[in-house]
Amino acid sequence: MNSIGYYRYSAAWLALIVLGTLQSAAAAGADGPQRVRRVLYNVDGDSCLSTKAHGKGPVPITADDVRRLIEEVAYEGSRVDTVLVCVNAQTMYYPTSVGTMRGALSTADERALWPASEKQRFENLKAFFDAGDDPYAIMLAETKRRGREALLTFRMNDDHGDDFLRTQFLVDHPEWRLGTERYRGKGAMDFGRAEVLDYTFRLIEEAVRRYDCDGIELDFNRFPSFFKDGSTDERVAKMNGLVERIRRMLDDVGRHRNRRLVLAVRAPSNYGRTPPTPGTARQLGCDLPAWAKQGWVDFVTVSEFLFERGDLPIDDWKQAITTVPVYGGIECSKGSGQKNLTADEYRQAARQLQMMGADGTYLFNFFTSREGGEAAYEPPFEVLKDLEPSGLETERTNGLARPGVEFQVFQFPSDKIPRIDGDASDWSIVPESYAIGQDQLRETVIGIGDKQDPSNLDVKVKVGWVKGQNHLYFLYEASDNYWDFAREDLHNDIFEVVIDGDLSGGPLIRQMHPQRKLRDELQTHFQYHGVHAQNYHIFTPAEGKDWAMVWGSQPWIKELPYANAAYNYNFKPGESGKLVLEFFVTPFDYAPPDPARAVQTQLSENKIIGMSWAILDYDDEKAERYAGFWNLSHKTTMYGDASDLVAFRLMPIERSLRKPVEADWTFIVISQEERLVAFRDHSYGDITSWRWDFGDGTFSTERHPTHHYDRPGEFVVTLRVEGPEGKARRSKVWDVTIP
Ligand SMILES: [Ca+2]
Ligand SMILES: [Ca+2]
Ligand SMILES: [Ca+2]
Ligand SMILES: [Ca+2]
Repeated sequence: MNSIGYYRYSAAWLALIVLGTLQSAAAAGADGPQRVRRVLYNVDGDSCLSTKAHGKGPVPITADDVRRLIEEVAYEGSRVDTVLVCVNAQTMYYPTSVGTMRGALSTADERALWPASEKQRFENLKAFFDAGDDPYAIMLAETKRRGREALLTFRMNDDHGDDFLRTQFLVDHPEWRLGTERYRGKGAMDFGRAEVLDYTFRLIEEAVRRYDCDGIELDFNRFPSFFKDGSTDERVAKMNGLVERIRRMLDDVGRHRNRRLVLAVRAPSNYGRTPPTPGTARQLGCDLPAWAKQGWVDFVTVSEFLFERGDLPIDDWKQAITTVPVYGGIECSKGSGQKNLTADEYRQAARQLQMMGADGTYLFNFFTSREGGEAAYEPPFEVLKDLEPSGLETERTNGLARPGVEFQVFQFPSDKIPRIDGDASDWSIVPESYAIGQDQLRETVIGIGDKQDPSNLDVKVKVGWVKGQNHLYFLYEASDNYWDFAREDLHNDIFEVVIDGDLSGGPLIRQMHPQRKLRDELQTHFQYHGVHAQNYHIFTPAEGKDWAMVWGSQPWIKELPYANAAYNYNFKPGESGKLVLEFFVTPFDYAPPDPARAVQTQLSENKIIGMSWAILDYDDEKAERYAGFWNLSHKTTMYGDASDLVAFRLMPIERSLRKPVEADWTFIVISQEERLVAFRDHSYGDITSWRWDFGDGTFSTERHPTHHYDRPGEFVVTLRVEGPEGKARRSKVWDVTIP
């Protein structure tokens, strides 16, 4: 059911959408070791059974038509990584032994009154199943054939209430409905009833077992009402029980299919009354942050209810949900009765979601322009090439050597950037939880494995970064029974660090070039070695030699302004003792011999980078080889293959280093001609009120206002924020200048 003329909300919508066009920048987020989903495409299970490409529906539908439907979204070059096929709306769209199939309970009189589209849909579905075909299985198979993730999507509730959505379950138990009026619960179920929870579970289980899918999405946005009564906590407890039960069922089915089945969730909106937040969802019984924390769900999508408003608070969701991706939804039209979004409007909406930190773009009802009968027109499928979050390509972490392990990079506040002088005191603000010790290392060459001997070698490493700088800072503290550094060649105690800033993975040294015949050619060194991930052999200590060998064709990266190092030690070659090494380096997505052509890795909060290190512990100046190769990835080949690194997350600033309330904001000029500016709050802390002074004598108390300036000018704009723990102010002088 995707009729966009859902009239009950139309009047409110028109008022709400007038200015809500664009919001401004927030740093792009990142996800943990996850599958990348750039664009997710929701295929409604009923529209596709009465409309087709270039058809002025309703029309008969064949197996080829439904395959074509997948082809037109999952074509070569499309960024659609996931297709979600909807199989229900209160009734199921296939013969079911748990529930009721769509249209099965309609009377002859009711059928006579069905719209042409429903009559055609019923005929089409009947024709498929009579012939032993299942259109949804065909869609899932075609999605997989095209290398995309194929998920089911299940509408948790549906309140359309049409006779063809009538179920035996609610006919038998009308008291289990949410209400008695149409669109006010008459068609929907009350999840406060144990029977409803169990029925829903069994429907979902049937769907998952029936279809060879990669998992299922619980669509709590269709429709976002579940409980007739009960406190929020009671609702949450009931829904938690259902979601956990579904997770366990998926694990069980997944064991037989030899893979983890995905459980996704589309968050309930607030029916468009206010933007959906974790708080509004929780009031409805859906505690999505808890589901993510419990490991029950694999991703979350946040959407409006049917109409695009452009003010989804994705950043709130990203703050509440840090362990799984949060995708932003784009609805197909801006308001009831309005035309579907144009290609450019889709692009604009996707950019906006990216700026808010969405990990991908989810499209709902994209195809509905085909439902207009004679007025039908084709959706802008070409935009499916353009909607990916920028930089998302770079956040693949599939190849990392220790899946599920994530180390943290401490964020130094901008007024506490460490000074490279060998004095570790500026690292005292870094909590010990960031320290990566000897216990995380494994010896993988000599055969010592995990048998640690701190008297032979004991190291501790802390890594830091600073927002706005593309530098990684290191504090390396090591005790060694024999410091081996008298020689001028590679025989020297070494701290070897490999960094893949954009997680491209793959071999990075010429000796591992995928083309065997190029491995021995020195020319490969210049074209390839260290270009897409960098390897530093840092001498500990370096006496009479450069502090590091960059193992690659870009030795310039060990010099200022890209790197710097300082040591502190007082032992001589062959002695034992403690060494402190402080340094920074700059990671590069592309580091060729010519620095002018290099591309630095842009570091941003929550980004994941790939990194590993190894300590080459030489303990005898005369010995031929080192006494140990202690490495963080537990794979020796980390030195030459960026797919064997480990995930490191660039962390936000620790709470203890911030003020309780800090004001901050950004803006974008939406239209110079219309003098329209979108402001976005980025303040920190528990904030309950916002007051914007736009500098033109007008004010707003919205959190993210959009403001129209009556006249050109250079404006002093000030945001004042306040909460129980304090207040703060941030002005920007003349940044907002309107010609
Ligand atoms: Ca220092
Ligand atoms: Ca040693
Ligand atoms: Ca790389
Ligand atoms: Ca040593």
